[in-house]
Amino acid sequence: MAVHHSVCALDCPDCCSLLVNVEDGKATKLRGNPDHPVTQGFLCAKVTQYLEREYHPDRLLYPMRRSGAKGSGRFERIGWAEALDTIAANLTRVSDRYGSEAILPYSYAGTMGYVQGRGMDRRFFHRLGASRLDRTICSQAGMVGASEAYGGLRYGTEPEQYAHSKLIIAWGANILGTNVHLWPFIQQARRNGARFYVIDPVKNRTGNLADRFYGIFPGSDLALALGLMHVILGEGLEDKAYTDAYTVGIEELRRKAAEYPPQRVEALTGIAKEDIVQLAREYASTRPATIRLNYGVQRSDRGAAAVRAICYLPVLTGSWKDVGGGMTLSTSQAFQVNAAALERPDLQRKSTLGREARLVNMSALGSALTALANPKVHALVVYNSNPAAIAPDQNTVRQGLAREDLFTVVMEHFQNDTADYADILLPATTFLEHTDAYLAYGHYYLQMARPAVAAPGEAKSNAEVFRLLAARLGFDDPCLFESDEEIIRGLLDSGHEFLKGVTFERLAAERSVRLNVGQPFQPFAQGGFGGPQGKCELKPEGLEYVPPVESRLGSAAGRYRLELICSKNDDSMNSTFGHRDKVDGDTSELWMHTDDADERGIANGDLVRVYNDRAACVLKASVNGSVREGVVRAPSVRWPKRSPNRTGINALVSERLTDQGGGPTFYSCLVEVERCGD
Ligand SMILES: Nc1nc2c(c(=O)[nH]1)N[C@H]1C(S)=C(S)[C@@H](COP(=O)(O)OP(=O)(O)OC[C@H]3O[C@@H](n4cnc5c(=O)[nH]c(N)nc54)[C@H](O)[C@@H]3O)O[C@H]1N2
Ligand SMILES: Nc1nc2c(c(=O)[nH]1)N[C@H]1C(S)=C(S)[C@@H](COP(=O)(O)OP(=O)(O)OC[C@H]3O[C@@H](n4cnc5c(=O)[nH]c(N)nc54)[C@H](O)[C@@H]3O)O[C@H]1N2
Ligand code: SF4
Ligand SMILES: [Mo]
Repeated sequence: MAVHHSVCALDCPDCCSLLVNVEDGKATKLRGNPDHPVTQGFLCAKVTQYLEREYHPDRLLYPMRRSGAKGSGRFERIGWAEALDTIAANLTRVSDRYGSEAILPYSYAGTMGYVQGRGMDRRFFHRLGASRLDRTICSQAGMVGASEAYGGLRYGTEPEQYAHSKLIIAWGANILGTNVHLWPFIQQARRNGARFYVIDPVKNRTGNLADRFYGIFPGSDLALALGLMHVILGEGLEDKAYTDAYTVGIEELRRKAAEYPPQRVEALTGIAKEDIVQLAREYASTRPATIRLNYGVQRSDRGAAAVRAICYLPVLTGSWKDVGGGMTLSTSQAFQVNAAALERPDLQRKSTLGREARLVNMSALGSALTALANPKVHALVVYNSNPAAIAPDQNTVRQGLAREDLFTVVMEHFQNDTADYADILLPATTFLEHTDAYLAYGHYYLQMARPAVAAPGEAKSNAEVFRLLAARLGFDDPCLFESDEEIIRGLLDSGHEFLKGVTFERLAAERSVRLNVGQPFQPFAQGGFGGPQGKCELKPEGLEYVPPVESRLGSAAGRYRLELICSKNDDSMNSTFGHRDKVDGDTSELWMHTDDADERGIANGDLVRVYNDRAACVLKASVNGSVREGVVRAPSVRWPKRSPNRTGINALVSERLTDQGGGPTFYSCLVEVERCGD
């Protein structure tokens, strides 16, 4: 038996270092690397069982072409030569007839690897002159908010430092479910007397373990942040030495915060005014105090503004000075690779229409496929994503995917809902089968992995498919034929201080290398923000609380009275494990408050119809005391094709976008619920 090193490629902040037992060419066991400072020898439940997925009898093994009606999911096996020729011929046809912008790539973070996730694919589509995809679906609103707060420097407190905190606030962050490797550091801090608070409309596993739980109205976080500032600035609890030295604009911010006294904020957030005052005082006076802000907060109309306001809090209290202070949204920006060398945007100067290729927002895929014109999208290439399940306004997305005049290629591991719509379906490799380098968004270690096992059947990596297609299309740019290793060497060569001395050889030998950010990493201990003179510009503009359109206080309030939160299921990864019965069971639930269930004659375990003007889904009521009244939660994302009426939760979600960044508003959606007839 050999023990092979690998890296979990799933879209998770933890980016775990894995050890894989390999016997006779077959992986037999996966475990967390005990020597990795963040993985610390354990994995989450979903990936502990990844080999079930790796060797599942339903893995796609051969290229296939559609043999039934569009969307029927009926396919017949073909060879790679025929598959590649068909794709090349169709991309050429679409480009010649409608212009190259009629081709749209669609991908997200099925793998977090640079090579298979944003390397050869980007080069290929740039060279083709295809429409560019604006990859907004997850974090864009929050990134804009954090960038504005810190002058473009979106650094975060590393997990290791949480062990030193005395107060940790999980703000829209389901740590046990989506960032479990932060938990041991929080436990360590708690053993040393730290308190752990949670601000969330849903009391999930993380909320259940909190010392205090603040059940906030969905989408009202901006109001709470302003309310906390009201108390901090009103009572002079800010760190004056820090704010004098490293901020500008505090007086304007003070005036803005003055408009949000606790009483008003109680009405907007549902959190009692005494609790707001106490939280503000405690946060400002405890050192070190840190905030784990995750992406739950920004999947709502005012998501960017809320994140910006929350980012101001550790600046006002000077918490960035402390080891174990500050806040974390993401650590990814510190991975300062050579993006131009990786993605080669220079290849795409003009589309065949003679202009810079347009940008298409992935969060509005339904509109892109059904309404976008000049030119209409006539070819879609999907990889690392399952839009038929995960994109908002699912029925419009599916109407688009069902178009007979849309040529669709899907590269996948499994025949999920999106794959059902493919004209050509290609078998992809998993992270255990290809080479890649990985950034993290929850720590500061860059990692690399080589294949632990051979690809099954005829599966090929994304990079390999795009190399082959480039050759078929007669492209001769050398960068379209670089090996995975050459791509990694190129991206490491950025000249940035964080990557100095981080070479391919070192990564190959050490597998996980800490970025040169210092240890502990304290980006803003002495200013160092991206504003003028390294200051943080506190800007009150745009920090006006407006309720989400689809909320109890919003303009669409009325007929549909329940606020749906379709947040992430603990034991899955978006739709990636949707083939598992256990995951299907977990994601078929609708969590409800007793009062809301009683009012509608619904008992625990009843099948319920969840509906609004856009669609209806069938779920199973779980009346479990975990949501506040007026809120329902659907752990997500279930495969639509496994649902009773083949409709997934995102059919209920609108295409409405966030205030900035063009992000989706998954967690701001009004619905009504009724018991299904017997
Ligand atoms: N197990 C598991 N892990 C995952 C994923 C998964 O699907 N499953 N997905 C991965 C991905 S893609 C991402 S982006 C990360 C995201 O990780 P998180 O951001 O932690 O996950 P979410 O479930 O989106 O939201 C976090 C919390 O925000 C709460 N929330 C929702 N709306 C609001 C609100 O308006 N205000 C406040 N204060 N809280 C709110 C939710 O109830 C939830 O408890 O997780 C990654 N890890
Ligand atoms: N209702 C609701 N909807 C959501 C969310 C939510 O919380 N609630 N979360 C949103 C968020 S934050 C995100 S990030 C998106 C995520 O949406 P997606 O990025 O689409 O995530 P997954 O559903 O995990 O699908 C990833 C797919 O990539 C495939 N894949 C993995 N590795 C490879 C590879 O190397 N090659 C190829 N070709 N394929 C590969 C997997 O098999 C999987 O089917 O979903 C969004 N949608
Ligand atoms: S999904 Fe996250 S926690 Fe689980 S193994 Fe992968 S990186 Fe680690
Ligand atoms: Mo995400």
